[in-house]
Amino acid sequence: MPKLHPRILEATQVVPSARQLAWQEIEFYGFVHFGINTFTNQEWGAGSENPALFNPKKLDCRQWARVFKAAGMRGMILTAKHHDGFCLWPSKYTGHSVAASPWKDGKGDVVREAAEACKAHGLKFGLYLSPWDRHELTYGTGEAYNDFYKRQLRELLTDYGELFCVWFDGACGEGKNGRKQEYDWEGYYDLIRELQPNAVISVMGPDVRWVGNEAGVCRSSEWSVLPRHFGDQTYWDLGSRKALMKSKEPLVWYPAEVDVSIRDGWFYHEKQDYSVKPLAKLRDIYYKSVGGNAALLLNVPPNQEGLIAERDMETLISLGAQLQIDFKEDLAEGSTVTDTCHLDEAHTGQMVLEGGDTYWHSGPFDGPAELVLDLGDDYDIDKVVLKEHIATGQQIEKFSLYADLNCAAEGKSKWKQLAKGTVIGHKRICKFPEQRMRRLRLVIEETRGFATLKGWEAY
Ligand code: FUL
Repeated sequence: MPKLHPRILEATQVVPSARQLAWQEIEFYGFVHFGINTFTNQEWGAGSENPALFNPKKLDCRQWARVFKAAGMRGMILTAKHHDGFCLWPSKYTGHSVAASPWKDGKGDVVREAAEACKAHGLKFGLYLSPWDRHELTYGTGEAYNDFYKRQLRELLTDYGELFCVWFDGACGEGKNGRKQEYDWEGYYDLIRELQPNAVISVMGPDVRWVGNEAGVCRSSEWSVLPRHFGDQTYWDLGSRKALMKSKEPLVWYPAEVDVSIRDGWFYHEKQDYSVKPLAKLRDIYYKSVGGNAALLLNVPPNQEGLIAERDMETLISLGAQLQIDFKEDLAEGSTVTDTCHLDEAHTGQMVLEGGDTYWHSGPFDGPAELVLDLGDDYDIDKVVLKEHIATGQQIEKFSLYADLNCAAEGKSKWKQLAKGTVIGHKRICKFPEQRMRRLRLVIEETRGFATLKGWEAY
């Protein structure tokens, strides 16, 4: 077996935390940008907006939850406070909130309604609390603002049930001469760990990283093990062997999340009703993000009535229906898998199809390893889903997928390459022109010492 460099050996030993593993299963969830900007037609409010403008007369968070659910999402993250400082819940620590608005005579609480709607529809719930606050006078004073921010955080972490995510935005447009706030990140993290130990802390936090753009674009190799570095993640190569060797930072499990809006803006603007991304575009983003070892956080901004607009709603319902058709019947179920190597009898190739926590383990990797899946009959297939057993880390660095064009049970195989790539990770969706086949062959060409596979589906 070739000897691994100590740095790469270190990488093979990095595994996700329980909260990261649970988050990875959620895969697709929605972002809700809603607030004072919805009523002023802005993307970034100045902080001086009049709360009297906030009046979503038909607000119905259950409609949001219904639409998200229909789209195939498993969670929702709400902007409890965006950069303008206006709070969607009646925070005790500021007057700049729904309590000062005419909506429900100042007695409403959007965060509560959203939390309850998610619960009723079986969606996980998460919150966005902008660190940058253009309204709050203590912003830029250091400790006083950190105390204020932590008090707000505590309200959100204790009053609204279980959260799956706290999303920290790194944006700040104060500029050179603006106020400068030193955030007490560690203090914020401690509070979250104490009050919501199962929640991941995303973007400006240690659990989930920003993919590096807001266009819905994923790298072809989205590694989960990288040198520790929060915030700016815009480099193209974050986790290849070369990238790992170049850095001296400790290695951490830091998987990607793709955040993108269904419209041009993050908040609702009527004139962007025609910018709603079409179904084909959203489906493509889904395939490349969820199917590219990343999660998809799709923003859907409610309008001034407090409802998801018609066009967005229709598109999302179609997306959900399309995804259901796309992944309706896994043809690999009940098939047989043979392998060229395995660690032991509990980790043979067949274990790939067993579900639960069972998986194939190659044993010490010594040149290409192969798995052959026999569907037992001919099928027309255009998608294959592969899953590494990430609870034991991320090891596969190069793979190829082939179909046997000879559909007969006997006779010489005619292998045709369907897909190839680097990262598999939590999930790799391989999409190719439809092809009739009986057998599929997966060749693991390069790995970090060994390989695992816990899922193999065909559609
Ligand atoms: C950015 C913000 O400035 C945008 O307004 C939006 O909230 C997006 C998700 O993150 O950094």
